[in-house]
Amino acid sequence: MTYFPNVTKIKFEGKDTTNDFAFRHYNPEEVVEGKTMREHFRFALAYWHTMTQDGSDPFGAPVNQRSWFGETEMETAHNRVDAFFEILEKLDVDYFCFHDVDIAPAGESLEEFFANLDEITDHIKEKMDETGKKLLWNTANMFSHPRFNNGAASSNNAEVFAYAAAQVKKGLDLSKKLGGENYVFWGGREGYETLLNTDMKFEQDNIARLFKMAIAYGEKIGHKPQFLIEPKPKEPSKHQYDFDAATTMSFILKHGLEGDFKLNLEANHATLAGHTFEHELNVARNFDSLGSIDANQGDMLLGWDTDEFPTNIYDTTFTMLEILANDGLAPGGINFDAKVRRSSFAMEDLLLAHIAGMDTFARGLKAAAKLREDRFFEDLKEKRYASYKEGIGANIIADKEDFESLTEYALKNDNPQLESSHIELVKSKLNDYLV
Ligand code: XUL
Ligand code: CO
Repeated sequence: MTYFPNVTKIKFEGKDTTNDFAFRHYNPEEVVEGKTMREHFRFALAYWHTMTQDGSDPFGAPVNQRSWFGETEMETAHNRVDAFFEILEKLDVDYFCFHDVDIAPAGESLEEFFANLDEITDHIKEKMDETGKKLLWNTANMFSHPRFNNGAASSNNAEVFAYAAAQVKKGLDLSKKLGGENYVFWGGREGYETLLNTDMKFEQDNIARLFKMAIAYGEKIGHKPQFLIEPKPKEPSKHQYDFDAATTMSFILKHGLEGDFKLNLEANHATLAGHTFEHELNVARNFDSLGSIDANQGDMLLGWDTDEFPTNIYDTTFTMLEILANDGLAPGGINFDAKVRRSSFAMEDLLLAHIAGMDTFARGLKAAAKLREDRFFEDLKEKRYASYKEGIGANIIADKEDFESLTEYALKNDNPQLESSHIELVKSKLNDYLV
């Protein structure tokens, strides 16, 4: 059985190819800075956007007709596994990610849900053994069901906390079964609407409690994936606790979670927070906490999370500069938390969209590597901070100065001369690397 009979395995054919089902820039075996592209990116497919997203929006019915729809929910779930692995194979992508609810129907009870998860992950495991594909991360969806209306670990209702704990425990059991390399927490409804009825400190302490239980359970079962928190500033909560990288790092440090937790950063979440993606990556890197990324892009004219496939070469270049400076992402990777547009409802669009994203990342990697080879930014920054290389500047960063000595210096040198940044020239020269 094949779900994409008209598409064979997608190969690198170079930018002059006329074949739409070919990579024009992504060549998995091409070596850049001593590593293959495959190793640099560690690309992963998102089960939710690829398999379960139906193209509906608040104004319109589902548009994505998929040939894996079956007679029952479980039949559909099994068909999805086969179709998903066919997509992984055809795109030559090594990793995948899922929420528990993406892969198996919730059933009538938690017990039934867990049984469904066991059955479907048996099927997934068979496919993994057959194809060598790997689980980058899994997570628990603790935001869609009405029980999570007031959050999961941050809920005011202790029974919801218990339910969430059971879901995460199951998630870790499945992670162990499938050899998951990371485990993600995106706090969909971990936030609040109004302080009129909310004890923010209490709720955040409870989130940390759940995280500590996850660490303890991982130790107990002898399987500790890299734990990752995925920040997002809004949607669905008004005030999300994990607003951005800096806010999330302060939470991690406050609760002593830094040994076990890093960040999973998403491009469109960064822009919703009013940051560039590279800002978020840089903040994480400065804390030695850049774990993994969800690759997508937003629409700057829209104020919500559109999760579009990344096609902007500037963005992927800046992203790859951060990833290269981080010496890679492993055990993390690049997950396409991206969905085809409502107008791209054909099955083949799932492949074409991923090809576009992978090619755009390949171009970003090449541009970033060339910029690094030419020391484009290094030279610029070296010059910009040159005053700290010698004299008074060198003394300041060697911690040899104090207020008295600096006052003495400033009294004798009270007319600092600044240099122009020539930033327009810099941007113009940068264009040469990208276009
Ligand atoms: C939501 C989002 C999630 C997380 C996993 O905006 O990005 O899909 O990546 O729960
Ligand atoms: Co995401």
